[in-house]
Amino acid sequence: MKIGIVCYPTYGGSGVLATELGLALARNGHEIHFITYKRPARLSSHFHENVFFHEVDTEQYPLFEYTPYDTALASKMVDVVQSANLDLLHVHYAIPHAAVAYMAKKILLTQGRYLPVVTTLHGTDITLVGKDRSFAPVVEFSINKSDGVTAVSNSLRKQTHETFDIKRNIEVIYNFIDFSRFKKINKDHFKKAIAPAGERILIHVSNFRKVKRIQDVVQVFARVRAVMPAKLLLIGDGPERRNAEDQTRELGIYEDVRFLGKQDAVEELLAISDIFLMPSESESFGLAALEAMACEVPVISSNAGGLPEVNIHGKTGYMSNVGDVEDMAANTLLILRDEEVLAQFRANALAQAQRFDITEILPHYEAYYEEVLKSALITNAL
Ligand code: GMT
Repeated sequence: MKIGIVCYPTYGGSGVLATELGLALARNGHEIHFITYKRPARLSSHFHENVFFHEVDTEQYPLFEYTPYDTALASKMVDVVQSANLDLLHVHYAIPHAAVAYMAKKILLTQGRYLPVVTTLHGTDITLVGKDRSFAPVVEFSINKSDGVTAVSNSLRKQTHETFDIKRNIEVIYNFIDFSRFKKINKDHFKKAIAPAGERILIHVSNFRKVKRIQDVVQVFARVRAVMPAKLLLIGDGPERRNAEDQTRELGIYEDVRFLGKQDAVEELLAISDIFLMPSESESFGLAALEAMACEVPVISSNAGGLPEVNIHGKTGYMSNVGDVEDMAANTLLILRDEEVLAQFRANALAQAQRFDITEILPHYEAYYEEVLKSALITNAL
């Protein structure tokens, strides 16, 4: 198949998943065309057979206070569909991609070309941003107008139906993990550098937005560190980083916290970590937690959204109510106090992550594309 993939090219989970999906499809022989405003973070600049990258031109003009990205994206979609003769467009994150794809589809229809569109809902495009009055009518409309819609967890599917008047089926296809990249590797020299006295290493990876509750990450760490020697690695960057830095200074724990910013090789830092913290206010799936589990790192998380579908309470980690930092710290200590307990949680985390192996999940996407193409053919024939 010739598939166009539209996503945010940044470090967010939806862009990561979309890029990994495109690369895996390309390895399976499909021709993949990424259409984004810059090269996706996970798409290396090395040559990939079957992979093409089309940058959306965002022309500046003095009249525009905001560049009309949607118009530029729709034009690029039309251009790529025509020139590469795409079979299907798969857009990740509803805003604005699903609505823009609808416009591209309408333009192509005037040229006698039917373009099937699959939209994957990732989370905040429904739960936070999407339901805001300023976006909701367009999000609802464009979901209903997509030829296929997938959600990354049952929880997100349910929330989508609760939030919008959706008149179509939403297929759940879970996020996945590529074990050729995410696996426990020996990085003892890193470990020695970060935790020279054998301290436990806690880690958090996110885009440091409010929804991630970084303040809870720091609070949990402070409580653990008060009981046992420990270090905290904070990976990523975003609006809450500055507050988190201040908080660690106020709590007098700054020396034991390393703010490492955006990192390409997250798996190398996961490889030396003992606990992954994800106390999010809302989380449709928690791809970063799955990446940690694949590297045998147990997860201490909130029980928000789709997290219970990924993290098994008492087996792969523990879950607490949002904001309950006491419980999260107590659970972290339960795991870290005993080497055997930690080893068991590590093994369980790996076993659970294997359920989301890319080789298991990829065929679901391929089968779904086939289904969508088939019904598009029938629709066209009518
Ligand atoms: O978590 C973020 O803030 C990034 C966001 C995104 O859209 O890039 O992640 C969402 O999609 C991920 C991939 O499907 C999910 O694993 C995350 O749980 C989801 N984030 C939220 O729901 C907050």
